Amino acid sequence: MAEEKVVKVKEKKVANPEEVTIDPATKQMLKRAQELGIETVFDRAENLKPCNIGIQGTCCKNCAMGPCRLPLTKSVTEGEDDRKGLCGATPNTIAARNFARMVASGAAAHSDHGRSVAEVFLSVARKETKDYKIKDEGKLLAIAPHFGVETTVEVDGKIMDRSIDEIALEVAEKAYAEWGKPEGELYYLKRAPQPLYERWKKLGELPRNIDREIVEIMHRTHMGVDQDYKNLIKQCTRASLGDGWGGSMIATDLQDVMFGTPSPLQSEANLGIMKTDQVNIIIHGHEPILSEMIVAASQTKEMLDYAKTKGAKGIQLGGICCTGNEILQRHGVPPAGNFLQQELAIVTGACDAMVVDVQCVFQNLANVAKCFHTKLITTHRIAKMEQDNVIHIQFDEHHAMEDAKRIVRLAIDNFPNRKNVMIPKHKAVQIAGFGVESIQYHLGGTFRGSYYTLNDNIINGRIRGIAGVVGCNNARTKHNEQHIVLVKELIKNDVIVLSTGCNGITCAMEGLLSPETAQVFCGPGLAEVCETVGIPPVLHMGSCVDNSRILLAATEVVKAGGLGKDICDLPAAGAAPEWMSEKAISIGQYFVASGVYTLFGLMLPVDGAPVFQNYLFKEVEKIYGGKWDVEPDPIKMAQKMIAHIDKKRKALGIDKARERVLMDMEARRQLEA
Ligand code: BF8
Repeated sequence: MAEEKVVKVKEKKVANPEEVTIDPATKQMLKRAQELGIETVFDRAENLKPCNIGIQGTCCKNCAMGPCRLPLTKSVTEGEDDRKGLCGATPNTIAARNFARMVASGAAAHSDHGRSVAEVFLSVARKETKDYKIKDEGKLLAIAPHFGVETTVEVDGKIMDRSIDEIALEVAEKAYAEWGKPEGELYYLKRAPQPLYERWKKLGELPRNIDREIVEIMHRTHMGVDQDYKNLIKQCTRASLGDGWGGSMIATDLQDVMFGTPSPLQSEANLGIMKTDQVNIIIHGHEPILSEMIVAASQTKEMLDYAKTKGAKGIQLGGICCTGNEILQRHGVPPAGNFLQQELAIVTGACDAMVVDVQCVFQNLANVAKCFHTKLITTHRIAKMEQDNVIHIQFDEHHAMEDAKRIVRLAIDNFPNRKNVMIPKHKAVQIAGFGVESIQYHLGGTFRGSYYTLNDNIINGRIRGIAGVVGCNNARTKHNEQHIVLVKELIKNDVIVLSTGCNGITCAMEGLLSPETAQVFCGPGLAEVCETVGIPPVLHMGSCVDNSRILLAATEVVKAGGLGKDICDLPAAGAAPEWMSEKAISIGQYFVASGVYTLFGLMLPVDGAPVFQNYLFKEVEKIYGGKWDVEPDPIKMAQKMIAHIDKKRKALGIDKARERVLMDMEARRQLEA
């Protein structure tokens, strides 16, 4: 008889809820998941460690002679670096190719989202759909000239307004063509400060169309093509500008035209927004084409009456990730959580349906949903799941309301099937809905330019500078901690924070998006400004495609005068302290190429190629005025950002306007008291 083989099953570790997050609702739900034997991302992070070579950026798997792995070892750093792949590719080439492919993927994700929005807008302009409309004609008129579309016409020597329908159709056609036009350059590049546009032009880095630059990265990084890391970064700039000043910016603008331009509103955030006595629908993903229609459907009398027949008092929507930010900004729908909380929304047992479209959606949601009554519904033709408990309802703009009602009805029908419910109490009040226009309204003026008050307060030193803090959560670091420590450190030092993406949700959960926060956490100058104009010290500007709003806000600051001629002159810096997505790399590259000192937390997969790393962290500043950096410690990250802001203040000659010292521990303690 054959000997019986004993297969030892390695016992799986579980995460310690107290150690992996700072958020009490997340801790509570993680403990519940573990008690119920349900695995989440936090547990998986304990059992699967990142690849030590991949993390350095020096593993090349672009052909079948490899993967060629070129780790940076002690002997390499001490001796001559003669590492090569089979084809001879150096660590610099390999790391730059991998970096470029991340830019391509990130730019593709944002821009494909933008394309979907442009397609729906084209349907609206052609009157092929009745479910979507033009909601903000003012925004349409504001963006039309940037596409070279006239808003007036001369008839018999008189200047007449063109019809909205005519303008919409021309804007829609021109916008849609930006993805594949055969010649020229992207229209929106000229919205940048002129010196910046001229810089890109001189460098030969103006993107020709959105798709082409992404495709060209894939070509250049194919085996045996571009073997010069500097040349690869030039292409990264083209593709990423095609994202930030192209696909993302068009997405933001056309969404505003169709769904309304956000303005400040009150809402809440965290898992505590879910209700025991209402149908809870969690909307997760990125494209507001879906979420807008679900918001509309859930407010109809038909659906509300139907919910009552099933014993529910109403319908509570909640967002996760950036589609959550979109409906927060425009309708005040509260986010139920950020990226790392998606599984936990189901663990409440109160999620009657989770509706997802594209990007940042865990495949494990289906496994968690199996343990509860939750209906998990995919809606996008490019994003399906293999698990058999997932329902696919393909969303189509031509019958969007019908699809949305079908989804809402499914959730209502599921309400009576709840069994074991535990909704955390934790939630915080927030003011969200900021944008270029609302900052102008709150901090503007007509005397010397639209952003005059903001600029004046920067020049007089009450506001030390501007920080864009954006991006994801990452299970490789304590959930939310880097975001919150960084943002608190910045506002303590009078740096106003513009936020998007999961950083916005995180700040909201921590109560940093309320005007009252200013007196508790801000330095005296920023606190005074916030109190005077009634804004929080952290302004939530929306989803990740809405980073384009930060680019345009920076451009408005330049235009208002007194702070230099280009974005790179501003006392400003950017950060993504808990980044994880390839989209973040594209965002980082377009901020760097737009002149911003941009810091990422955790790591950047370039350590294995020190020459290439040095190029990104130092050399590119001479080219673009901005550069990359990595800093895992959030206090040090804040200090680096503040030091950069102070350097720019000095160059502008406005350093004397404020005391240039970082707040010491004693000053901080006094603020916290
Ligand atoms: O696009 S911040 S985890 S949700 S990638 Fe994803 Fe990152 Fe959140 Fe929005 Ni952006």
